[in-house]
Amino acid sequence: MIYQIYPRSFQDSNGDGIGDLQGIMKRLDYLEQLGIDGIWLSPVCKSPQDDNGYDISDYQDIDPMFGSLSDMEQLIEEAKKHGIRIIMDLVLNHTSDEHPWFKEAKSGRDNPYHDYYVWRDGEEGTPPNGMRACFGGSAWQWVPEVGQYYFHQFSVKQPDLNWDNPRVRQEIFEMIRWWMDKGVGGFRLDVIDQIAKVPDKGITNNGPMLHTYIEELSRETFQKGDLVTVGEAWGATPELAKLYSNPDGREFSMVFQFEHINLDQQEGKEKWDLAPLPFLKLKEIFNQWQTSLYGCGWNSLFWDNHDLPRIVSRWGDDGKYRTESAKMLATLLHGMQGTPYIYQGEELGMTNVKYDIQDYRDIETLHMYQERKDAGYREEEIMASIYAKSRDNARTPMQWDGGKYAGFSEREPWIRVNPNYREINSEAQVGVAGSVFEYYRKLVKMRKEYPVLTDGRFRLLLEKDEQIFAYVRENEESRILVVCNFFGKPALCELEEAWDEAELLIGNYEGENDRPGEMRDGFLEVLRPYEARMYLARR
Ligand code: TEU
Ligand code: CA
Repeated sequence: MIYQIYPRSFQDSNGDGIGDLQGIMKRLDYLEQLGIDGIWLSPVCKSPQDDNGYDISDYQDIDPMFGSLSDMEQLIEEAKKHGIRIIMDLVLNHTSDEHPWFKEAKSGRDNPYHDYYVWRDGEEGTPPNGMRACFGGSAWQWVPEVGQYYFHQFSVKQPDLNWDNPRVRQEIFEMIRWWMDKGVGGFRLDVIDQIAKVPDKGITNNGPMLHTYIEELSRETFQKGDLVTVGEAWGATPELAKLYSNPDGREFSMVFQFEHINLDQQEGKEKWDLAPLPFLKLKEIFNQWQTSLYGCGWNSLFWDNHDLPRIVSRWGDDGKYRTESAKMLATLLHGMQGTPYIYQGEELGMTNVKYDIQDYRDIETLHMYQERKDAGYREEEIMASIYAKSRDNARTPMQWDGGKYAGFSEREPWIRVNPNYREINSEAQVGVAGSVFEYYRKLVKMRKEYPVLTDGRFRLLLEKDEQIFAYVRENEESRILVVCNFFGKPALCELEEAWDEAELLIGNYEGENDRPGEMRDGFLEVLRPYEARMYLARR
């Protein structure tokens, strides 16, 4: 069970309005209560913070904003005492343009570091090709000192590293081993499927050398320790995921894939071009991932991260049925096979925000706003995209209590607190029956109690039902049934197979009305709005 912390938004300890490592240490009891085993910590290395730490200028030091290297060592040790390992975020596709390697690289073509990055000749004003950077604009940046362009898939302050250079790979491996010696429990690998780019052919993801490089990386580093590793791979398909997460350990433990995430955007367009959520498609995709990796790979299970809008505002209802729908979405995810990830605040049912444009901080959001303004989009249309998809939805401060700044900081935070913090916060939920937090805690516990949740085979039911997501997990000893109503109106759930003597393990209306229902000759239940239930039957 892994919990993701976005450090600048989790807990401030020194009143500068920015979360930090000492802040995380204060909340280890909370995380232990939730029952998690690992923390994926978004980048805390030294960084100019152009992309909130995903632009690293020193891989072997901590940004003073977050603390010091000894704070980090302390966190690793303290977390261990709570049964929690720290999973570092490795950003290996690019560095900051303020990294010493890049400063050297751009000082001259003959500099030994020049070839650490991706350069192409060209004329000023005429980039090598029309490739676009992820945060807008050309992917090529002219450097007059060397009379060349460098390649950047993200911001201009994030030059891409040249993985074709063996010296780059060696330096990276050494740096990783250094962190391993410090006792970290694993790594999350940022945009790892983009390291083997071939810009001349327009290739970003899944370049021809990708798996060769990953195998070498794994051999030279991870395989020398006992680690969990997860690669971020926007371009992953189930077939590719079998390579990445092959149980022989040649590459990673697992990858984050995004097929279930990219559904609410217009085909072939950007994430900002909104489209309704296709429910049947969601079932189809999860079904495909669950069945095709069974026995030959491993899934990661997630709804949220620091780049994505809040799931309760996306697939749930963040108004009337916020609590019910947050729990329903958790049930659906935690019943499946794989390693579940909880993103900070998801366990409280935290929601998206609607701010004025000047209150947004994310580089991607701000670039898009300007670009679409210039292109003549209407203000309301741009803001609607931002409300639905801005990464800042996930980056508002963690809501700890109903006090000023939600208990996150004593001073005005770097980004506004979600105005609903008085109602939605951890103090109002920890130890409180019926809360989203207690529900997550129970799910986390169940995952460790019932082996069928780990190893059971997945079987989708009611594939064509327009409202219900239902599936079975089964092994030799037992069967689990998960039924979820994804909408705000009741739904009749009728299954042919019998679930007599099944025990209700968890349900989001539990207690209110534990009807046994008609289980004998099949299964017949009316599911209330966003209702979810999980049953267990022994064989
Ligand atoms: O994200 C990769 C990535 O492709 C995202 O930029 C994604 O396209 C976008 O967030 C969707 O809205 C990783 C990190 O998770 C992200 O925070 C970084 O900005 C990015 O890499 C660059 O390091
Ligand atoms: Ca701080």
